[in-house]
Amino acid sequence: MKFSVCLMILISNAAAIQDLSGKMFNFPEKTNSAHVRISTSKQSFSAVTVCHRSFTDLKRDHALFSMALPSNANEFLMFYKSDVRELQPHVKTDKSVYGGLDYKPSQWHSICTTWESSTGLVQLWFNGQSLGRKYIANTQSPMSGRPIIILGQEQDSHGGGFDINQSFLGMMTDVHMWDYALSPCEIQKYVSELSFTPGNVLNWAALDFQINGRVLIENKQMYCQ
Ligand SMILES: *[C@@H]1O[C@H](CO)[C@@H](O)[C@H](O)[C@H]1NC(C)=O
Ligand SMILES: [Ca+2]
Repeated sequence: MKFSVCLMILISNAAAIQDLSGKMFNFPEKTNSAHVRISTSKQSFSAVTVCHRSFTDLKRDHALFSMALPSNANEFLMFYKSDVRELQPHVKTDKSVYGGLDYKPSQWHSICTTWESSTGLVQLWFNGQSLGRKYIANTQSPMSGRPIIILGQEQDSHGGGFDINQSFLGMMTDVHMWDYALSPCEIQKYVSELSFTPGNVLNWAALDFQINGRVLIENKQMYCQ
């Protein structure tokens, strides 16, 4: 039974809108191919918030969220750079860096990133902690073009160019994206897993996605009561 369910997920590959509440993606294998591609019809953003929860024991570089446009593979990217131990939000052609974080392996981390073209400021929220609002050069204009959003791999081209040494291994859940900067209050509600306004670009409870390769949909692991 369990085997046939897994097999179905592996060979189905068909895109479908699913409610993933209570579920997570498990990326169990180091490859340069396994990934989840998430679709949105939106093609223009003057602001963005992306939130996700992830769990990994990787100590090397890895991508947590990769959104490419035809014009730029790193248009909106959350990347962990291991040599400097920084979470690095990339926006358009530049990035900001957040170091000194308690990004412990084998623990769940809630990460939210906001960016607004009106100011060119990016802000990271790490496990609910509000971090500095930082300027990223050349980001004071909207993003436009057909986005390709990928979990599990880092895009060096629009929908491809994956590097096995930047792949994500572990678990990922509650991925949401909004086309505005979420208020601190809404971010706190997301982090605390309270009722919050779901993403209007990507909504984990109605996610349009396609699995490629060995990525499993599993129940979130809860404590036994
Ligand atoms: C990935 O990293 C390993 C170990 O550091 C290295 O041997 C290999 O060449 C790298 N692969 C690519 C595609 O960069
Ligand atoms: Ca890369």
